[in-house]
Amino acid sequence: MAKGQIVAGCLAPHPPHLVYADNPPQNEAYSEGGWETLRWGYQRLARKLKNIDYDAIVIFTPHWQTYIGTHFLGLPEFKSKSVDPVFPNLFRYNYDLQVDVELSEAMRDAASQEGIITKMMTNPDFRVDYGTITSCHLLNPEWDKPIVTISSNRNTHYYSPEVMIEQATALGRACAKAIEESGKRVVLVASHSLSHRHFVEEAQLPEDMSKEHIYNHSQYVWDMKIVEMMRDGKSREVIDIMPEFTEQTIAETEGGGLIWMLGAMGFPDFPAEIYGYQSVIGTGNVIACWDPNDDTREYVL
Ligand code: 2X7
Ligand code: FE2
Repeated sequence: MAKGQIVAGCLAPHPPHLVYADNPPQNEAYSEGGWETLRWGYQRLARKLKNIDYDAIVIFTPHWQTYIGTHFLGLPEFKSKSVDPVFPNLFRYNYDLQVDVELSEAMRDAASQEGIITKMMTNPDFRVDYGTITSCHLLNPEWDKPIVTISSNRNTHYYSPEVMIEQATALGRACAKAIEESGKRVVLVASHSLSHRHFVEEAQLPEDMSKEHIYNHSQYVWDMKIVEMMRDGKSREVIDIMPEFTEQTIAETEGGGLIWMLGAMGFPDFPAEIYGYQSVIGTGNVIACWDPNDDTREYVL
């Protein structure tokens, strides 16, 4: 059997506003559009993924927060309605998704061997979080690949950002080992924004783009620093600077997704492809992809 491999790693922010703006049939709310810079960027990355041969998407989300260990989806199908608790006016999404349980269990076993506390989610009534649904919908609107969701253990808050770096890196290493042994070709997804200060009042029309802007200039400067490092292939340095970045911008990197993904990919030193940057209710969001294949890696933006 050929060795399995990670065929792409995506940083895929999940503001539910992006699904709302797309008006897919699964979502109950109706919009007049909005946030095109991000949505068009997502569409371009989704087209790229269509041209890659892969078996499953493995996604790490900060909106499935677990306090004892790291949890993995553990049933072949989850079907329900995902509602954003903060924006139920925008996001009430009917999903019916397939899980690669074999891969999920293999990653759980490998993580366990690394000394990480783990658990499989086998409650059929479990509601999959909106981070998973939003990023997966935008990367693969056809939902024609099985997924695995990995929860975010709250290391940053229980311990410190430095402990999160250690734990999420170990988890990434374990997942990479399991993927290699599985023989499967896998797309990894870190589902989150960058800077995360946001507005506290919603515009009367949420998609009114005349009201959308980054929260403040210092948040923007921080985000641009991180994006520049990604472009320059400095993924190890992005992780080194992350505790300060997370503290200064209350960044959603606190959940560990990007650390996990870059750790699984061995902290790549090739440039990330950048597909777009835009604010959503003041938060900073970049869509990026690490393509380990020298022949298909592009200079996108
Ligand atoms: O979860 C989110 C987010 N990360 C960014 C922006 C808006 C809403 O929800
Ligand atoms: Fe979020």
